[in-house]
Amino acid sequence: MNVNHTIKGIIFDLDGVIVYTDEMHYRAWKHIADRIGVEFNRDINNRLRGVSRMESLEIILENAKPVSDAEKLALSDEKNAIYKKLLESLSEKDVDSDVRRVLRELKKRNIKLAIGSSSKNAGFILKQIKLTDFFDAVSDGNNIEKSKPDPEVFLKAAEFLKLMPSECAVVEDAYAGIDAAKAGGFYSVGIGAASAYDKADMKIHRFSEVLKLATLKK
Ligand code: B16
Ligand code: MG
Repeated sequence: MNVNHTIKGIIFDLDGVIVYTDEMHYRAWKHIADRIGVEFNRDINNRLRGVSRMESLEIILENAKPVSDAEKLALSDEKNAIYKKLLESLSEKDVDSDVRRVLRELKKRNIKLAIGSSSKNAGFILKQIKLTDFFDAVSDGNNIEKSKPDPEVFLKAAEFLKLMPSECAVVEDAYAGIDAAKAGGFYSVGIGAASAYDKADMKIHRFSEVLKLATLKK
């Protein structure tokens, strides 16, 4: 990517980057899938990374008999109720100490920090892991109409930070998230599952490598 700005803001995806709530998503969807007799495994769960709740359900129902819109709504509400119950056990212990250290260091270096998550539960998750105060802005599933790979969630985050996309980097674990970042004109950083994605501008294997962005002159 060719831009001439220094990074002034970093937008972090939440699930799979800051905290690993993917296992809780898996357990909640598994409960629903078993109840309605649809196959659901870890590979299918991987496809739900960064994807909205309803779009996740559509993926799970790909090989199921037709389901009405009202039933879909009921199923997604039921999954969310189970997921939220599981989130109650989430605490600051579930965040890697490196994450807290790196966020603190970025703030010291005057980098603006935001969350860019597809989740409608982002606020609650941040509260549970006691990271709410680290972020200058939160853009999540509650303030968007189109989910990743559409860039809306990151464009909103940049707007909340009062920065241009070209001044921000996006750190993502989902391929859809990297595509969204690139579509919005952000510098994209792949971590976790997305560290293998060749479209990412930078691929990292440890959260602490995010610090490279604070001095990067692209
Ligand atoms: P909710 P992220 C995403 O979070 C998850 O990766 C994805 O599996 C989930 O379906 C989506 O949030 C919506 O979550 O049901 O809580 O609204 O990776 O974008 O932080
Ligand atoms: Mg994610």
